[in-house]
Amino acid sequence: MRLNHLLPGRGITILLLGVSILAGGCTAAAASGPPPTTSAAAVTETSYQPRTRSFVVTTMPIAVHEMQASMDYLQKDFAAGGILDGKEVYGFYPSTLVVYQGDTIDLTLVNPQDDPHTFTIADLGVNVEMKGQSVTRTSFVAKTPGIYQFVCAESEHAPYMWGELVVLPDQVAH
Ligand SMILES: [Cu+2]
Repeated sequence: MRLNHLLPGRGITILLLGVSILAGGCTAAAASGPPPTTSAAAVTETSYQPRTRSFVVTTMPIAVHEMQASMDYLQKDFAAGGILDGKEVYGFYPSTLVVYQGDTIDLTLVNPQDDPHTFTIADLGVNVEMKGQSVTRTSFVAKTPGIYQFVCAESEHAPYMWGELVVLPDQVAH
């Protein structure tokens, strides 16, 4: 009602469009008619075309040994018994990657530091070595929806260096 008031004459058009979309959806569902066990695959084919999504992910120093010269409080942190004893804090930038199920993730991994890192997603079998001062590319397909943690597997950088890959179900894709 309020929409009609704001947009005189357009309410019916919008209503008809809605009915048309609903009718189309019903027709498509009736035509494909897959059994429940394969309906997810059918939806993938008909409602969303997976694409390649490219990301540049750069490793960033946050609290590392080299910073002690300019931030003297870090000397206490890195000293024996300090809260960063035996550790350094690095991050991935960006630290959250979002794709749809079925997408190919094309990653360019940039490591400007001289420390080596890895880009590791244990649940997906991804483990990319990032040598010091290097650029590495990799790609893989996000087959299953979920939230996957990626980490640097260097023990000196755990548990600080991590991020998340969010794989959305393709049913919600537009
Ligand atoms: Cu690392």
